[in-house]
Amino acid sequence: MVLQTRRGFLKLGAILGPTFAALQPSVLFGQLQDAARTLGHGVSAYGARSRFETVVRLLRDSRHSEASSSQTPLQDLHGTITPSALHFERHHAGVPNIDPSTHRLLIHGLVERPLEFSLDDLKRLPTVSRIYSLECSGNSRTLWGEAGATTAQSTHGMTSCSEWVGIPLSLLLQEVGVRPEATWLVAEGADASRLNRSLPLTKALDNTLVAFGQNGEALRPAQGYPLRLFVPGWEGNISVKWLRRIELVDQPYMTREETSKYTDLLPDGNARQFTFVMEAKSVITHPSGGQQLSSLGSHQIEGIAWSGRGRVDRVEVSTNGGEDWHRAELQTPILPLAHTRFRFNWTWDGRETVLQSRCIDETGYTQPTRDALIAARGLQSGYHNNAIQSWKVAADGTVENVYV
Ligand SMILES: Nc1nc2c(c(=O)[nH]1)N[C@H]1C(S)=C(S)[C@@H](COP(=O)(O)O)O[C@H]1N2
Ligand SMILES: [Mo]
Repeated sequence: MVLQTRRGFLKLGAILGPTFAALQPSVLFGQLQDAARTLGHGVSAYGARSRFETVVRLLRDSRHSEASSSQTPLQDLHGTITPSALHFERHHAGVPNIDPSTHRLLIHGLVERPLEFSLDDLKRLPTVSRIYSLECSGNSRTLWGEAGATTAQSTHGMTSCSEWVGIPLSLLLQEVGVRPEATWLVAEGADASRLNRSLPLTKALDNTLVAFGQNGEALRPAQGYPLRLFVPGWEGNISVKWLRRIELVDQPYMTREETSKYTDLLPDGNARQFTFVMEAKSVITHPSGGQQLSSLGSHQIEGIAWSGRGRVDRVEVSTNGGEDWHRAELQTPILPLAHTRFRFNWTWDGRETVLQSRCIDETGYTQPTRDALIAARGLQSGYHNNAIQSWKVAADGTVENVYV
């Protein structure tokens, strides 16, 4: 690893120097020999992580865990794929226990031929796999309120990114034959909440999937096993889990989830409705709330960015509370509608400062400041908070959320 400086390139040792304790070669060799004498454990049918790894989801404090959520530990992840066991969860009535051999997907309503598909039927069709992130529109909801002691996990952890495998919904709609009057469809889950949402036919025909695979294996029960709708770039709520029914209709059905919930109340008393797209957003995950910088000097600022409108075009980082902005390095490949990791090398002089990142997507949309968002939407809209996040680094190296 080398970092660029004014004078060219600096070697790794020169930067990290005092961080690593120098060992005598004889000591090192002794340790290696000891490790080699201990017999390890054998093969296992299904893997588990090292017992030294303790990273977990954060469970929202709630009286009913069946109607609750859990958050992805963004600050502890490497790369862009969220391990399935750490994908955030949001359940309205718990995780149902569904036997895939009896589960069916019914597609009916304004169609030529209503059809019922088993999992086996679906798996015989041409499948596709796509890497997409999924974000709950309630993500960062607490950031409409007071600033304070938070972590990237608690402020931004309701976004995760997986490889999803399934059938394009357009293909299933071709099989049933959509009648010309159909303009929307209603998707329904098989959980106790019977969660249902109206989806415009245009999006259903665009890139919506009926997914059964996640990160190389079957969906996790929490993610909708054995079948979920996956509507890329749109608020998580519409990606109906435990999908059992799709009805073609000629208007949106004004379900609970698109009237009393998942609408955004504006200062004039009107509410925005069908705010499907998750706009461009980013968050610095290192250094972030709850972490501590242990020394002055070089630190790698790292984070993730994404946009529900396509690819991330660039991410800019400010290390002085938004006065100056610098272009961060983006990890390739940069995939549309998926998490993109960014990195920026920063030298901390030990003074208090504020770190920020902003995402600009391929449509030219720029992630707004918190003030701009509040000016446009007020403080009561609840959902869709994609404001620039500010982490204050104090002189003692502690990091916390502030509003600037
Ligand atoms: N059937 C059903 N589908 C559902 C939900 C639910 O409770 N029941 N929750 C929705 C919400 S609000 C979100 S944000 C996403 C969360 O998906 P995940 O738990 O796989 O992260 O699923 C959506 N689909
Ligand atoms: Mo959600």
